Amino acid sequence: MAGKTFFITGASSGFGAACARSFAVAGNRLILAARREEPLLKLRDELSQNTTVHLLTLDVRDREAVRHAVVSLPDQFHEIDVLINNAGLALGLEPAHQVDLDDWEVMVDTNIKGLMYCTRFMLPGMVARNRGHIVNISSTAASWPYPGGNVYGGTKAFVLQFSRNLRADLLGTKVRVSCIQPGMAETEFSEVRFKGNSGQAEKVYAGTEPLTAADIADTVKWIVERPAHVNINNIELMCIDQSWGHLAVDRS
Ligand code: NDP
Ligand code: 8X3
Repeated sequence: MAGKTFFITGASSGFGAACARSFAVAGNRLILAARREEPLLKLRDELSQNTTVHLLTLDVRDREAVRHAVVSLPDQFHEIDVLINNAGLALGLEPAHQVDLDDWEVMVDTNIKGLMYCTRFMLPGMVARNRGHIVNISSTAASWPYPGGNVYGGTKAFVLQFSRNLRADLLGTKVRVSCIQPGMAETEFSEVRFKGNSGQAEKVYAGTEPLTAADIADTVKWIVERPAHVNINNIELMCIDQSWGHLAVDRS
């Protein structure tokens, strides 16, 4: 696995930071991107004894900033082997008729358009080299609807189908595309969803043993480490304390 260049979006916390830790071995080069600089600097301090790190304070919603970040990477980081499209968020859990439309737009701009920009700007190099791997982070919310999931689930359904369509486009190349659909995992995700209301966030995980960021990083690592002729299309995983419910019926 050593000797590869990884571009990880959303590396300042949660799954992205765990992936960075997991791939921080001698010989690898890590490009770590997120909006918040401070956690990125801390992560670089932690990892740079083991690996070579390049930080990008980047908002993936900014198309020109993504393009510029990719074309102006330092030489040793230029050839990206693995793009982990992880940056994303849910905002709110209100029903569609009460939701703040700005929240919907932020989710679309980040989870869909940000992922599109990163993919579009990094993919040509992978195709030209005839090697590379894009790992997209979707969600169980892509396949399994729940009240308040509205646009968040929609964005993650996009990620799932876009991943499959990418691989369809890439047939004939050795570029791999994989999609992961995690269920409930304890990270900053719920703090963000509930806009800093930590009491509400904690309730999501209360009484359960949720997935951890390290569980997702393990899954990414397993996917990336399959032999070059194996493409893992899609993996869905949940913690043992989560499963499906019955369909809802209104009897009022
Ligand atoms: P976190 O909130 O811990 O991490 C989200 C990361 O995304 C942060 O590093 C954040 O960095 C980054 N991010 C958000 N918006 C932007 C932006 N506009 N530009 C660049 N980076 C951005 O949550 P998770 O680690 O849990 O989430 C990672 C991914 O996994 C998301 O796509 C999420 O939807 C998905 N997911 C999460 C699940 C869960 O239960 N936790 C389950 C299934 C999927 P910063 O704020 O510094 O920009
Ligand atoms: C995060 C999992 O169930 O909150 O994607 O949508 S869930």
